[in-house]
Amino acid sequence: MNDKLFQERIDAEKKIEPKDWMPEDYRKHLIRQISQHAHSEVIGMQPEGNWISRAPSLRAKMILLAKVQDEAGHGLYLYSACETLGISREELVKQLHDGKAKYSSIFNYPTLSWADMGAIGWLVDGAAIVNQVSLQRTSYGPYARGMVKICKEESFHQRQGYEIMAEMAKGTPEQKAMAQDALNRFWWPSIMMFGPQDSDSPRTGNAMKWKIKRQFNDELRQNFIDQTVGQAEVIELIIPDKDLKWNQQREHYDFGEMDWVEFWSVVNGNGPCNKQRLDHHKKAHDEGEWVRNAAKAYAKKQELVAN
Ligand code: BYC
Repeated sequence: MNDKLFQERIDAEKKIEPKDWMPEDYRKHLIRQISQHAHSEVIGMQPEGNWISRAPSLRAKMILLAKVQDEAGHGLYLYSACETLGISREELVKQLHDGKAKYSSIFNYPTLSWADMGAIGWLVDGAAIVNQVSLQRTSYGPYARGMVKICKEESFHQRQGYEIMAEMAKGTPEQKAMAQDALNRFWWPSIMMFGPQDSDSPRTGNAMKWKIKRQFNDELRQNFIDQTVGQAEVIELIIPDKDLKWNQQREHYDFGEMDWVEFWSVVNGNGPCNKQRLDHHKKAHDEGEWVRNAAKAYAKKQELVAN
């Protein structure tokens, strides 16, 4: 196998599996993207975990608990998919702690009210689905199969978030104001989840050539905006973008300019909660060392018994 034959396999829509030959740059690109995705799922547990003990009802608490557990599961699928590329979980976590691996910018914003649980489910999981539906067709088999499972759960997450927003939007004036405030704070960071504009996205060229990404960042961002505007109208909340307008000619919504300075600042580690999120992860990782040691010792004992 060589680069040319590999590309022919990709162009023929054949999946690449762990033991198949692959160019070193393809392997590295996947490790980077899948691990960043896994870290996003796991770090993403923090802003919502913040509200489990303050959920307004037992039903709301149970749903939020289940959702946060789902995110941990998504992280595990993705770390496992990444490990098939010949890198260990320890090394992946080390890259996160050393600041070499990123995670989604969205999780560096604080969750200030219960309505933020609605905004995250509706917008953040909504954006994640738009991105991940296209990743179900990614060229690397384990990543594609992981995405199929993850997308099913994200759909439930999106609906639970939208339900919270809809309930609050038709509640008391104070509740409606909380829902609007959450939308105001989470709208632009959610739009930023899709990454830089295509003209400023160094990874897109190879990602598209190797069919790791199946759609461009801007295309996905537009899809998300197009599908979300109507949902906001139904629950009578206002999207905080004065330039948002249906363009009959394009058959898409036009929208305002994102704050790219803020975007890169958050991506590069200087967002409102970057330090807090990483410190918390490091602390939890250190405190969990005895669990990992116990699991390893148990696995070793089982191996000795088997032999
Ligand atoms: N945040 O050339 P580009 C979830 C980085 S979580 C941070 O366009 P690429 C959930 C990018 O990594 C779902 N970093 O890169 C969990 C690259 O940095 P490096 C998260 C960003 O990779 C809990 C550089 O900027 N989803 O579902 O082609 C609760 C240049 O960018 C961001 C995924 O991770 C950003 N927003 O495209 C609720 C999906 N944007 O590596 C929900 C998988 C860009 O060169 N990932 N960067 O140092 C992807 O699809 C792609 O990685 C991205 C970026 C679209 C994010």
